[in-house]
Amino acid sequence: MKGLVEEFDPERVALIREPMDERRLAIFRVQGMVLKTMADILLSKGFYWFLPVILSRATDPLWPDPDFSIEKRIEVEIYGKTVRAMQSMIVHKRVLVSLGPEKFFILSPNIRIERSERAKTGKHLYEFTQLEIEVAYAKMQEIFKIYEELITKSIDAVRKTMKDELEILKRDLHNPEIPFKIYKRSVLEEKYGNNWQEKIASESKDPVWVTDIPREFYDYEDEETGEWRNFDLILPEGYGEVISGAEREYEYEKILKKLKRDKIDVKQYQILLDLSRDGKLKPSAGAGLGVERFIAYLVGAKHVAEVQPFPRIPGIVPEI
Ligand code: ASN
Repeated sequence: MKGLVEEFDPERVALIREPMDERRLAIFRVQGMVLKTMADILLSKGFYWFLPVILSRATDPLWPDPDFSIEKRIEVEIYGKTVRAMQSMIVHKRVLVSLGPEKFFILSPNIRIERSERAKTGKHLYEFTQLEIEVAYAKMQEIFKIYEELITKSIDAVRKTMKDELEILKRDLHNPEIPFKIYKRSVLEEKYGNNWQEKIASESKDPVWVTDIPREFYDYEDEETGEWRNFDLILPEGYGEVISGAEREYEYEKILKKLKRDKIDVKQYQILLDLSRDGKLKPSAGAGLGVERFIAYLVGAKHVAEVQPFPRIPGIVPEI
């Protein structure tokens, strides 16, 4: 992917009074096939499909996080209350999995005002969509399996039924081997230093799981070993992180302690504290897949914004 980003022209992909070209039309046909494949698989496994919320008093703090680069959080007043643009539906997922069905998915738009410098990474957008999943009482391995199936079956469907599109896109896709390899973050850090994500993303041929990443309070941290039961999935060819997920914290004392440790406004997460204090917050595991990044990888996009009809590139606010 490196090098390609420099060739990328945001003006060309933004629909500025010119018809969309063949390549972009092919990208959106691939996207349709992938979303259909993934939704069909999840529905056939008994998952509920919920629609997203976008404005909420509670959203993901996105902090602390090694990948943090948010320059502004969108907050507005409505009906006398402050609501925030959704950064991720993690709080809603935890409430829903505890009080609603025990497995579900949501195609959830997120707004994350990334710093303008991130325009050039080719991977960042200030609006994007996650395919969010949450499963009560699940462990990380079950979530790995679900996404491995979603990814490999989507690739298979595109390879088998979208030969014309792959030709237009000049994309030679291969079926990755499952299960994907699993690495511990500390091992990669020792080998590659702080840049481990980029190194592993450019060196591997297939997607790889990376576990044990210190970050937000809601991911489960084993207090005895210090291990975080969370993970990212890193795509090859430089496309990078496409899934983040974890087993979740569900105990009142631990959640409160971590919120205080991270200096986070406890009020926004009161519902999680109340449910956990009353023993109603179920243990669960889940994750979110960045839809545009996954499609960008499948189609060999130069920049993830090619996968949006109305690109949302950090630092660039288009006419529409
Ligand atoms: N979707 C992620 C998860 O389920 C959270 C995030 O996007 N920060 O863990």
